[in-house]
Amino acid sequence: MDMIDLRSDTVTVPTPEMRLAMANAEVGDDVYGEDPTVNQLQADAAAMFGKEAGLFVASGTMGNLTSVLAHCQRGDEMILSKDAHIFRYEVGGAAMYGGVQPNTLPIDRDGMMDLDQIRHAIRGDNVHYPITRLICLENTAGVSGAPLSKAYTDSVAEIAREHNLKLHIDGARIFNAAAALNLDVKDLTAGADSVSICLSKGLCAPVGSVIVGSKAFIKRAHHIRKSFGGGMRQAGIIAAAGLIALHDMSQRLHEDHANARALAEGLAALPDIQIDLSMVRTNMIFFRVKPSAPISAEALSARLKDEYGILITPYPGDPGLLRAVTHYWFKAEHVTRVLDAVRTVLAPAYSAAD
Ligand code: TLP
Repeated sequence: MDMIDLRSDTVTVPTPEMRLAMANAEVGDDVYGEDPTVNQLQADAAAMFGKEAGLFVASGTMGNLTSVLAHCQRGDEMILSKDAHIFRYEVGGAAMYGGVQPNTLPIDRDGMMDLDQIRHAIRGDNVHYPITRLICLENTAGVSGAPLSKAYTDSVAEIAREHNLKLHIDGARIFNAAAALNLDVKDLTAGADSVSICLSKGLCAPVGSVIVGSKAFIKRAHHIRKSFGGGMRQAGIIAAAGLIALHDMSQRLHEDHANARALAEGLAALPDIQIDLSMVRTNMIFFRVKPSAPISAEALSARLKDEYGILITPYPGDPGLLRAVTHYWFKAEHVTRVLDAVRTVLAPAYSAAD
């Protein structure tokens, strides 16, 4: 039984083109700055995002941590959403390694912190207060897949500028946001001082992220990356896949969004499923099993896996909430297979009569 894995877009394996490019990659010692493939990836990412420079890092977590530490001093404060990946799922690294205190705000259903709440969260000049240094956004918002608009991003950038703060975007899925909004990533992130871009989620590269920003920011980030053991020597082997991710895979994400929509609409037609279709904006679908259904969300997840080889798991922190994430290896023809399986598990008698 070939598996259908919808747990995350992080599960994507490299494409045959990527494996070929990796096998043939020109490499050198990146700690000497001599890996041509890494250098090209960094330069291309910077150019695509309209920033001065880029830095290849091992993961999205390393990209965010390195960026936060490059912007902040110990004891500084950063403003971010209480649902931000940086706050919820990155081991408190900014506090652990950088002594950076998070000041968290709620987000609305579109993934946005309220602009006035951001303004009010910025500390004044008072001996009791830490220094606010940074605002972090996440696009798309990981808890919903909602893309943040350019207008919103620009407004937050304006607040940051007015208060002499930096703006970092956790752009793990920034290309999904750009595809959904039909925008160039350069325009969408123009107001940001730094962006962390994941190559190994929907873009299919096996490993890696790139951070982009000013030359001064990247110089500092480079130093910090080295302290984390992130000087990766002949990293061109993986950067070669990253180049395909950046240039080619970033251009096809609307297919994943269309598959997510088709799957979500099919789920919405099932009487036991609770789903808000207006929230399906990119490649993420969140849904619940109604309390009146014959089985729970956890049981549905377990049976889909055991009986149909379909992996859809509860989202961390909310066992009743299931998340399905579409990606390159989830094809349009898989939609029916998943819907048939969910229907059969939830209502066998009903489905047999179909
Ligand atoms: N997110 C993973 C899990 O860690 C939850 C996923 O399956 O969605 N920023 C955002 C918005 C992310 O969603 C993730 C990964 C990261 C950063 C971290 O990336 P990695 O896993 O490469 O460190």
